[in-house]
Amino acid sequence: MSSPPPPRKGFYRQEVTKTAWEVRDLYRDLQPVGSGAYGAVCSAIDSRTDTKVAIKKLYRPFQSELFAKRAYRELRLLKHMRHENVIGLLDVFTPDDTLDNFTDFYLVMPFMGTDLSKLMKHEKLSDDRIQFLVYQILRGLKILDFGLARQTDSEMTGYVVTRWYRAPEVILNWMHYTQTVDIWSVGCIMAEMITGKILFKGSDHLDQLMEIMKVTGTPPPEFVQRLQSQDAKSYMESLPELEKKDFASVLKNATPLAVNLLEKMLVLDAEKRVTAAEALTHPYFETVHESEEEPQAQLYDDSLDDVDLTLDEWKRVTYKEVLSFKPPQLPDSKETSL
Ligand code: N17
Repeated sequence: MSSPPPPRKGFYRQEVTKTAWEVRDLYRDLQPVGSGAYGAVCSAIDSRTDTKVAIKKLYRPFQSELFAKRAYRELRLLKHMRHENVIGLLDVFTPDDTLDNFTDFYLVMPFMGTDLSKLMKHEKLSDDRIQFLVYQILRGLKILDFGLARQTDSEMTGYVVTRWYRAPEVILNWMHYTQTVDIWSVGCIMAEMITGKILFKGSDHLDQLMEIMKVTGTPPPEFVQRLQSQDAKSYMESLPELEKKDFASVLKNATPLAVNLLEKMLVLDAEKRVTAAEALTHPYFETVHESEEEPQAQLYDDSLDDVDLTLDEWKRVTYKEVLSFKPPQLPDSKETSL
């Protein structure tokens, strides 16, 4: 039995819920806060600023091409996201000293004490609060301009939360989708904030589409004609016609302006759905005062988002992204140095 090599200089090793974490010395007091299929997150204290951060360790990111592609995508997107309305990256590091040894990397972000699902579970949200939250989400979307998460078919299958918020064109692979896929999700979330209930809780793909069309009604023939897949077309043509419901009757206790905005977000036809920029100017947000201008989207180079590389190639491009990271400017200390 050979003992493991000592930790890299400037790093220390610690076991957290049965996995080895090897992080930079400056991150102290690691505490597990959650884990999922793709990684685990610890809170820690950044000793330079005494602020709480979240550190994510991806779970074996180079175990397969799919994992590697996701890991690369998360890193690229987080590096790209530098704006007050979205979570940003404070640091990314690897304890591995060469490309050949490269197996793990860690993402460091500002620590978030809560998230929407917790917020919605613990309190009934007032309309004021919903206005504020949805406005902030839309501002975040406008700067991102693309769908963040991409799910595999199996992750979207069955009675699963990963599908309940997805736009119909994504669920059924109707077409090459556009920026308004995320508006659909925001609409589902906003409706849930109002009613406290998941809006479209389908048990499988087709049941989900039926749940949606019970509210939106079946689309006009002109829409069905535009569907790319013949199977999708035939299926839609076989359905009995359903009438659009009055959203006010579906969303009990929603204000008329909230209902009006949701009627524009939850449109089956992605091309007719409101965009984030348009939604931000909707009268529903009139009382949400935001002094500054709306953020502008930075161009995101997605040229590697749809390519298939070998594991070694994913390793190389990811390693390059880890090493080229430049930390954001640390906020100025209030103390003056003479
Ligand atoms: O927010 C993300 C994130 C950002 C961009 C892309 C995830 C992706 N992504 C993931 C794209 N594809 C995949 C599979 N990641 C993230 C969010 C919260 C985290 C950690 C990572 O955990 C906390 C916990 C507490 N405070 C802050 C962050």
